[in-house]
Amino acid sequence: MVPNPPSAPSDAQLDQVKEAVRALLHQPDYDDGSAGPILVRLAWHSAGTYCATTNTGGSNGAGMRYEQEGGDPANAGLQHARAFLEPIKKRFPWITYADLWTLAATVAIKEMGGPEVTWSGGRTDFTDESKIPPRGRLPDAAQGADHLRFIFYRMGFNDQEIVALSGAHNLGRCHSENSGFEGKWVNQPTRFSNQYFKLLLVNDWKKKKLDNGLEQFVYVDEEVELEDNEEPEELMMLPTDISLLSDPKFKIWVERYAEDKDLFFDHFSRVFAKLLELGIRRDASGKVVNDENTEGGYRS
Ligand code: ZEM
Repeated sequence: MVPNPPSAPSDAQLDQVKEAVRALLHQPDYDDGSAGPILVRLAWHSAGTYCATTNTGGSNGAGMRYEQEGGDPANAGLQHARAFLEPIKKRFPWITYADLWTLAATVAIKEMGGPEVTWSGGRTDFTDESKIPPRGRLPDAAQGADHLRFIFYRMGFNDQEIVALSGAHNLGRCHSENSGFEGKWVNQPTRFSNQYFKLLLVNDWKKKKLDNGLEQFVYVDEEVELEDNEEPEELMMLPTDISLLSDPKFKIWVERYAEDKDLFFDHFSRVFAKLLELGIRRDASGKVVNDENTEGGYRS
């Protein structure tokens, strides 16, 4: 029997959670000083397991609490994001992890200067590990455009949406201990912008083989203003990022987003909202509908 689900939180309750997320974003001793980027990645990986054909995976369930999903090498590093949010879950036990992880990303995006992303609650946390999707559904950065299409079409995204979503690489960095890749995409990785697309188009990316055998692309942005004793820093792109340039259908959108920040913000906000809804079924009033994939939802 499915236990009686909790009643939906009020807007005031959600505001308290959002405020608590805002309060933890500033992390002077962590990475580039913000928990924001890794919170965005947590939400993305929680949803990016979705398969539209089988209606499995997606942002419901918070399966990363379990080793099967949390211990997937593709999710290496995301334990930091979950740990940042744990005190909020303790303070507001009525919110599910699945809702908290997705909501936190929208707060982080907004606080880092990005667009407002529409978010709805009602996700449940699986108590049954058999519902956790198999590993191997997230993209492999060492591959190219065909792979991106294979992965993102499975979730129900089109070419334009793939490019818009890739713009999240304005944020954060790669860590050799997590993915094997190293470095950040843009100079200000805690500021949401369309700089990633502008930099992609400088077209001066050089292949670099890392000690671990992985290949990434690097470039030094000479234009950036430096403090007196600062060294210009090498920026990076993953092979999948560079594939957005070599594929004409992707490249059109790289160019448009590079020249029109508002368009990128608008498209990103829509596609990120869509991402967060993957695997969630709602009725006309927005209430989560139970099926074999969604265990609960809120009582009306
Ligand atoms: Zn990422 N991503 N991603 N991504 N990602 C990394 C980091 C971040 C790919 C990928 O392999 C990697 C999307 C799409 C894709 C973020 C958001 C989103 C890293 C570095 C890799 C290797 C991880 C590390 O070493 O810690 C690939 C192949 C993608 C296919 C297109 C989408 C979609 C995202 C959100 C909408 C973010 C914010 C980060 C930075 C995390 C951090 O810790 O700073």
